[in-house]
Amino acid sequence: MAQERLPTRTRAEAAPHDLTDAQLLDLYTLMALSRAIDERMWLLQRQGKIPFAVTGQGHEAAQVGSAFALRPGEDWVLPYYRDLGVVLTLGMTAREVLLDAFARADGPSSGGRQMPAHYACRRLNIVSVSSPVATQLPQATGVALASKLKGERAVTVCYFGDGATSKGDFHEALNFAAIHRLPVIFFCENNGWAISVPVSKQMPVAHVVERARAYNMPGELVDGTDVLAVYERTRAAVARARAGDGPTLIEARVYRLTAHTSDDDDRRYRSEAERAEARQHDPLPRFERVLRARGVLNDALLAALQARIAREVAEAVALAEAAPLPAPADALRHVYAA
Ligand SMILES: Cc1ncc(C[n+]2csc(CCOP(=O)(O)OP(=O)(O)O)c2C)c(N)n1
Repeated sequence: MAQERLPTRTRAEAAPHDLTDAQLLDLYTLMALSRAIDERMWLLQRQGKIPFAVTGQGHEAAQVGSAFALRPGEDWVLPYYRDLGVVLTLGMTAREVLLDAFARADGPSSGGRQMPAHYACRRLNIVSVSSPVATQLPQATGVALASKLKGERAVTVCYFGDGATSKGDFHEALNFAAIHRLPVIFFCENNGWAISVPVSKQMPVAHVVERARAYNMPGELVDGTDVLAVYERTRAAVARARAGDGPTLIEARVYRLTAHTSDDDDRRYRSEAERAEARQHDPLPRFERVLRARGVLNDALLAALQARIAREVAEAVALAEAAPLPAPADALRHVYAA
């Protein structure tokens, strides 16, 4: 029986059935930590303490499972605003995430300049989130081209939603990456909605991966609520990219459990029946059942993990809230040449 522990953020390159109990618990704990921070950020936004919250609830298995297959600090990651689980898995801490949410001077993403959820971290090769939807895709292709030209073994992973695939950027990025066989993975978190626009109004095909054929690259459709399945598909795509075999498009089917952001009210465009159906696809209880069946998790261990996560989040909130704001004069730094 494994001991109570928060994730050590070990990384894995082994097949899912060769993951150790500790690595399986890391996966679960990262998903649970992401959920706990996410829930707290919604409360902080409603209390008027932070300006904005973007949810990753429902996406945790896709985010944690994919990022777990990467080498943090060596591989390059271009997340989008929903990717709390990605950045935590790569090694950002609860404290760093909260410093950003409170727009504090020590926030690693931008020192309080960007909106919350615009993640960036130099030490982890996390490239700053771009607000305009899909702009990160051609950026990722460019990063992968640079790695290839420099002869590095780094893989670039770019995350985006289904709505982003309607933008020209998506097609240009995949086309160029495929022609030049770049070491890049395009990872779509398809939750069926772009704010209030359903996927049926965005594309005339059933699955985003159908578009991979047009660019002569593998397209992998995966159940994004199954963390081990996501890990395995991403691991295979990473191996292909590292071996020089070019890009892969992965589509993880997920369910958005809440509104688009704290500025949205999804009751205006989703029926209660659909919202209830989404909650049936929560990846956390699903993985919990798997781990209990394997004897990796039990009531006592779960309670201990939850208590430690609650403490970690509470400490991060307290620290971030008390941390200094940026100096007003700093607002113009990096805007005009000094
Ligand atoms: C170019 C551009 N158009 C519109 C927006 C406003 N916007 C922000 S998020 C979003 C929806 C994106 O949906 P999707 O890519 O499916 O990702 P999801 O939020 O569902 O995870 C839109 C339209 C924007 N940020 N950029």
